[in-house]
Amino acid sequence: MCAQMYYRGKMFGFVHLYNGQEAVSTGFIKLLKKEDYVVSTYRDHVHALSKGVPARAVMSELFGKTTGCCRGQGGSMHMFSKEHNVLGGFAFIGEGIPVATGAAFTSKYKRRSRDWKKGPAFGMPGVHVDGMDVLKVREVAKEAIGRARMGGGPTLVECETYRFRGHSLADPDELRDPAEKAHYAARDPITFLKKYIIENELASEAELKAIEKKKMVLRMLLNLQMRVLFHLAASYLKMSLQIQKALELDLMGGIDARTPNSPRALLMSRFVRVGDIH
Ligand SMILES: Cc1ncc(C[n+]2csc(CCOP(=O)(O)OP(=O)(O)O)c2C)c(N)n1
Repeated sequence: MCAQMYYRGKMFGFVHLYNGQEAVSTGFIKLLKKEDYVVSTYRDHVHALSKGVPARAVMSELFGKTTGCCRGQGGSMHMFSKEHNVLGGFAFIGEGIPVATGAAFTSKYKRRSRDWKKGPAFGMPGVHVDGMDVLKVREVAKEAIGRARMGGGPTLVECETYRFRGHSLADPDELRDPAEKAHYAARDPITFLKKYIIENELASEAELKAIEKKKMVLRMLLNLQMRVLFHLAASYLKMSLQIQKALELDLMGGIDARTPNSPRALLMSRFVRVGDIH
């Protein structure tokens, strides 16, 4: 959907998709509390969603609308929400690290003064986890978040994932080996979770199919609505240009509206058509 809108020119700047990496955002951020901070890079729209920023505010931001979480001025790489403690997506690599450090200090200073007694954390544990497996990511996240809450300091977690699309939508993704892509596509984190859910009888295949069906219908509806909107916008634009042209000619010529096909007559008929649409 994002790719479709981007290629139609409805989203501006750069957009970096998250396909293939869903388990990381879900596994980690969903475990955080509302008051916890999230600092992200340029794939931040998914992190914002996981942190609870409403999908409408995120999508509006992607579309550059004033109803977006940054009033449409940030766009894809710069999601921010004070309410949800999303401190931003940062496009420059490493740019978010001092912000995250500042946020961590703020948390400690404001809320957890007693944790200082436990002494500063020396060194940083490092963990590697399969980033295509949301449950494993969640386990590691639980431990790392728990340690941080107890004053044990940060943990460096490497979630090994494979993004299914190019670096951004401006990247045609022609350089990666198709066999490598196929190998990882078979490990899709969403498909994996679906299999886990069915095997462990958390939901039946029929229940999951019903959700898929609902999703498909919603996607079709949205697509249809977008088409209607674009069509309407295009015909209004065409009409307004015709009106403008008619006005310009009429102002110059001063021809009577009753003269058939005169600019003023044309203008009047257009107004009637606009009224018809309403
Ligand atoms: C300081 C800085 N240098 C260079 C860039 C240009 N740049 C944008 S993305 C990128 C590669 C990032 O690598 P990685 O995070 O592995 O890419 P991904 O898998 O997310 O596509 C570079 C060098 C940048 N954004 N910031």
